[in-house]
Amino acid sequence: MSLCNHTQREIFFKFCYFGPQGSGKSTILDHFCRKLDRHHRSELVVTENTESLRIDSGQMHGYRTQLDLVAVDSDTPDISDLLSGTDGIIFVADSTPDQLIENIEAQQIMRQTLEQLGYDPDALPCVYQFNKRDLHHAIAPHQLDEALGIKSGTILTCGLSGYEVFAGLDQLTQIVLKNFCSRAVIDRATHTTKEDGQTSSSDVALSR
Ligand SMILES: Nc1nc2c(ncn2[C@@H]2O[C@H](COP(=O)(O)OP(=O)(O)O)[C@@H](O)[C@H]2O)c(=O)[nH]1
Ligand SMILES: [Mg+2]
Repeated sequence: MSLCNHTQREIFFKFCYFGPQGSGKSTILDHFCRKLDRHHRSELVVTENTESLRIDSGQMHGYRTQLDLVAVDSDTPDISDLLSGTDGIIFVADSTPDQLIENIEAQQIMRQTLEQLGYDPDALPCVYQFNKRDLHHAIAPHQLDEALGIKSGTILTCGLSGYEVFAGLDQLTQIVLKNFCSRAVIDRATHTTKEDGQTSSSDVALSR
């Protein structure tokens, strides 16, 4: 759930990199760490089950936007806690042919967990990245699309080189920011007083 702090003029979004263990989520976050200037990102925070990284994605309507990126393995025990409050998902599929079942199972677990958390899995912004495209025997993208029921918009990536990994993040950011701006218009309308026509300056947590 995005958090808007009007006092500090900051907006925080949470994005989960989700997929089967070994699909390349940690490698992708590592790549962001190596490529982004230290002034625009936090240190990578590593715990037993996850890694997370905060990056500064610039200004939007005078607000500083921050993205909290969290890597979540589909078989991690605290998956509900980690997915809770997310504004969007980047599903990182493993293009290794023998990982097809793991990709399908991970997608099922993701959808079930999101439903349990009260999300509509079909409405939550989700970008699919097929990683490890450098493998000479990588599964054909259309086979993965079919197995995961994806109609369009898949991004083909290589976590090791960083090929196209920023494209996935950009795509999700654009979708989430667009949704946020539409909701913010409604939110502002409900916080506008009839007397002075000013918006409330209180911190507002926008709902999903
Ligand atoms: N060939 C290849 N290997 C990758 C790629 N991305 C990650 N890996 C390797 O896959 C393994 C698992 O990656 P990791 O990031 O730990 O996966 P995670 O469990 O999803 O966090 C590591 O040995 C990585 O070096 C990729 O795009 N191509
Ligand atoms: Mg990992």
